[in-house]
Amino acid sequence: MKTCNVFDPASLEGQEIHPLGSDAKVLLTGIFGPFALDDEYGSRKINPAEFHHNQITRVQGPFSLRMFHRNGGLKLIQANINAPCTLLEYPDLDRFTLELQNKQYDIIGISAIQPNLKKVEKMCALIREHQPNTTIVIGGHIAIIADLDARIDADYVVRGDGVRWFRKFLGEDQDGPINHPHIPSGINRRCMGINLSNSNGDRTAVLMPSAGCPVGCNFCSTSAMFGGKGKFVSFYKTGDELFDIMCQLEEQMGVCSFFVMDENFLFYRTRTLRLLELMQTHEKDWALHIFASADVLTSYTIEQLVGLGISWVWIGLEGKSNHYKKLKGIDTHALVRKLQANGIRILGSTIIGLEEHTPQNIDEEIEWSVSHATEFHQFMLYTAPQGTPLYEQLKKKGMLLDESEIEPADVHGQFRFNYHHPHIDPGQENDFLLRAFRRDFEMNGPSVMRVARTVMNGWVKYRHHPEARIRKRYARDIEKMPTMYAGSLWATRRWFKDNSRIVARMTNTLDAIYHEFGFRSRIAAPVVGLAVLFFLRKEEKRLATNYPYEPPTFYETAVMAFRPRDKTMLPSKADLSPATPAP
Ligand code: B12
Ligand code: SF4
Repeated sequence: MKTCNVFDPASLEGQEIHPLGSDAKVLLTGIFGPFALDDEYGSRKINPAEFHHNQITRVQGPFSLRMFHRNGGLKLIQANINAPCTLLEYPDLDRFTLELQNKQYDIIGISAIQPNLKKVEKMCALIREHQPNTTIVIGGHIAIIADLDARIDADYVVRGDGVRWFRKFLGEDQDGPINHPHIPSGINRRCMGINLSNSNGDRTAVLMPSAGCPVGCNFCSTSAMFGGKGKFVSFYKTGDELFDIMCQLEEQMGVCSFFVMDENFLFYRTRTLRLLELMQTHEKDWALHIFASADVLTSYTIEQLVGLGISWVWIGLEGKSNHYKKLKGIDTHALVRKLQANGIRILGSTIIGLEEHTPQNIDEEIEWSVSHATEFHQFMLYTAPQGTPLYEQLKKKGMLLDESEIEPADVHGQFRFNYHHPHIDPGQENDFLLRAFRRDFEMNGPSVMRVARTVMNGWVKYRHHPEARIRKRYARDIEKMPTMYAGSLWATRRWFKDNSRIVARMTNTLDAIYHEFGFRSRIAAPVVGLAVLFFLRKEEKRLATNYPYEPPTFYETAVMAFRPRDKTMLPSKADLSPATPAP
């Protein structure tokens, strides 16, 4: 088996080419389900294939946001190779086997992450059994496991960008423009027992401008995967290129909002500011949901963020006693308040189990995080995925657990540390983690309801903004406020009638809605609210039966993607240089 580090030019150069080139028949597949149960292949009941429910709203019962996501990496590869390519996503074992029995492939690519090791092992064995002449390629975050070649029977392991690798392997142009796949964000969305609509107003497209993150925090596998500190892959280097793709997604998918799958979108300052310019010139009322580190975020003015349509930010708060440079000198409480006052919703992320955490100070640490009152809050154990600087450091110190002590399937950040913590005994970490989730829920209420307050702030502040596109965006945000939101807040208040803090919060937001929308919202609140209560109770019963939410299977032979248009959108001279990182 050969391993290729795509971010290392010499390694990629040494990669051989498949004899059939672009005539090779390719199958790209994700790992098999079902996911929401404990099984011998590493599925875990506490680790279903839903990242909001998994690591953000997991204790919020019927208020938890349930949804699935497509595999962006595989979709991107499929959209950017000329070889005939089939995509199979979220199959079960029978469906995967059936595919191998019925259709012959020259290359089968499997995308996986580290906890999926046993599933990949099984899939490789099945491929060898049914299609012994097929070339097996493994990519995604699992590829960084050091001795992967000794554990599974595959031909190639690919670390880093799969588009570049596949183009090389198929003898295609590695530097050709990147087509962007058609990916709706959030599949089978559901909350409070209600299936959330995918009407035009709230449809969101996934946008993938870059991968990796040059900041290189010690625990970060996304950064490590694409070369680590200082390295990243840019699929669209200029604001013009990105704008063109966004226009196409808007036109073809009927969306006006984008889930930007880029670990530190604002980092690429030249690109971002050019995008802002284009959005202003072309009066785009887009909403952007982004990931950003605190230092980069604070290097923009609030006017720039609002102008860019930033309406959600996923930001690493990490912890009160963190030492990360990206947070140095930043008052995160003030930052969160400021963003919320401008209608920007926050998904804060906290690490449980930093080196400094002890059973004595953990509650204080949790309190610090919870007091940010972000709309959503992710809590993750301080985990050391293979390939990260943290993993190497713990390995040197002999602190890592071996596989007789923890299975790879359990190293997902929501159960146990994969090393000996200096102050926290084994088993305690799960208790601390759950304590954090519960405290956040108890103090701040259901995440989906917290959103209403911030949306109202934004509307009140910007409804008279001189730019029509900005007024329009904030107006879109409050469309459902007098009816659906008023009713849901009303129902939530009833649901938590014994928690005076949540009752006060719901009342506060409801009063703001009544004040703003008057009679209509006062009538709608109890009417819609009673229906919502009915669905909440029904969902609670359903969850009590351990109802498993599983993603649907996707099987796609035709590619839906958008080709960059060079003629209609000529980038300006300044933007022809590579993306410039923020200082
Ligand atoms: C969307 C997402 C999900 C979605 C969908 C995942 C999917 N099927 O793609 C869902 C919700 C299912 C999910 C779940 C989880 N996820 Co997730 N997820 C992500 C996220 C945010 C984005 C992935 C993405 O689209 N990236 C953009 C594309 C362009 O990059 P990419 O996927 O890496 O693909 C590129 C390369 O990796 C490569 N490539 C990918 N596949 C293949 C295949 C082949 C054959 C080749 C050659 C190349 C190749 O080429 C692609 C193009 O350059 C990443 C973080 C991130 N920013 O990447 C975490 C991430 C992948 N998830 C992670 C984790 C830990 C989880 C969970 C365990 C979380 C949890 N605790 O609940 C669960 C697992 C659930 C389960 N039961 O398996 C970790 C993986 C860590 C690791 N070292 O393995 C990541 C890196 C987040 C993090 N930093 O911790 N996740
Ligand atoms: S800033 Fe965020 S994405 Fe970037 S390396 Fe650090 S944790 Fe990873």
